Amino acid sequence: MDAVFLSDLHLKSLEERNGKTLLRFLASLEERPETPPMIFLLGDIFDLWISDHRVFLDRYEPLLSSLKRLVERGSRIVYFEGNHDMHLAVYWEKHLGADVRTRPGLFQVGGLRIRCEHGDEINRDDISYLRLRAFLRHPVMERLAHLLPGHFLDSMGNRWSKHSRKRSSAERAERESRIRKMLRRHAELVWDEDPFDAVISGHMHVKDDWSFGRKGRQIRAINLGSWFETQEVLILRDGQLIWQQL
Ligand SMILES: [Mn+2]
Repeated sequence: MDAVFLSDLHLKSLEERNGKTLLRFLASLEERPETPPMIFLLGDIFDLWISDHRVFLDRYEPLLSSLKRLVERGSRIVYFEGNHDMHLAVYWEKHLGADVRTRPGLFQVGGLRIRCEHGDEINRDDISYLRLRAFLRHPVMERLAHLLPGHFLDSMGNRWSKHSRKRSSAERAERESRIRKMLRRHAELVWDEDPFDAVISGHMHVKDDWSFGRKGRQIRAINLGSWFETQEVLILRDGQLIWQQL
């Protein structure tokens, strides 16, 4: 196995179902005799993680230890910040040697050229969100996030996350088809800027796996969906991207 891709678990703790499943999956990687795969975290792994506060380090300690053991055995972590996990370099780079990104990136891995991104910049018409994003990621906010007490950020984050995700099924279907169109248009657009074999994103919570042709090649455009629906990871093995249900 050359790489695994995960996003949008929105973990609140390791005691909940998704937390347990993730720990079990990482333990299964630890048990394999071969060098563990590259781990691409495509954002919103946590429902909230900001900077390097003790409250997050304590809550996710078993997860961090497992990742650390994988890194010690040769795994590499690439972490694309989401809109729920931000200002990560101060812990994730320092202690886990992760490559922390805030913008899309292209990687040569397992014989494929893959574009990865969280996906919160795909909707270019969402000006108010893009403004909020720029504000939250400003270096002054990064400094502030580091200085503010962890428990304060944690309780604030919990309030943000409480906004309802309930929608009628007709609204949901309409929204999903709009998002699929947007994801696919985005894939074609960015392929023209800098070609790849696959583009992988998260954020939208709409699983999509679409292929399109360019210069005689099949290009994959994948959105990972979310663990609110299914506990699934994407795996790169023998040059193939495959879904694995956990
Ligand atoms: Mn997101």
